[in-house]
Amino acid sequence: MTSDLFDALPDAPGNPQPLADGAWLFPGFARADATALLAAIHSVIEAAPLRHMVTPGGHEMSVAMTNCGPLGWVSDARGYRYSPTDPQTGQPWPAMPSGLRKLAIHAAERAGYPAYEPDACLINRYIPGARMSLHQDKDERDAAAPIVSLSLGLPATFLFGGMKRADRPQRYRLAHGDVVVWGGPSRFVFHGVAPLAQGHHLDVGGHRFNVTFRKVT
Ligand code: MD3
Ligand code: FE
Repeated sequence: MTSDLFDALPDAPGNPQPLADGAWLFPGFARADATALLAAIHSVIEAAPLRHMVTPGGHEMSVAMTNCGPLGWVSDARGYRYSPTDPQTGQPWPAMPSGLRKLAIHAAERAGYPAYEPDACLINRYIPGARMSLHQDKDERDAAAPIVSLSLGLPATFLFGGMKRADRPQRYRLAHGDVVVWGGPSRFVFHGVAPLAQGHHLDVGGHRFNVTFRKVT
């Protein structure tokens, strides 16, 4: 397919859109690299399989998760935290594949964060019906660093609220190849994902991956 054809699409790569104070959506930013990025995701899953973690409240999450890089996000009855090892094996998480890491650094740079060095990478897999309820991400010690998110596969309705859980969220569609950089004030806003709709994506099949990059320490 020619780049002219992509450029004619309304969400042609290369036009960042402001979502909120400090949050930038790069539509289709990763679309051209999707095949390699999916291979990298699958290599991580092979070494550290996806699993449904349990919340401190005792609920099994509908989203399946794994991690790569120096630190991984984990949840169990004791709470949420970042761990250098996979609790299922006691082994370090697999290394962050360079293609994933470079994508995050590149997007952060384009959003005005020139020295981004993520030390945690959380891989979320949604099947139809899976959702993520409104929450804040505040377990990362480096509040100045943004979170970068990459979406691949089926589209999702992202819920973007306010500083209070009760603030009515705005809804955004996150589609295959979309990258968002969440910095500044947007970093601590309540957010979540509506239940994933049934569908089939030509490259990814019947699910959605979301990969988040964080600077924890
Ligand atoms: C806005 N993941 O893993 S990605 C998460 O689609 C998470 O799987 C969602 O929320 C997903 O914690 C949303 C976009 C995202 C990630 C982190 C944020 C948006 C954010 C942190 C602060 C503000
Ligand atoms: Fe989050």
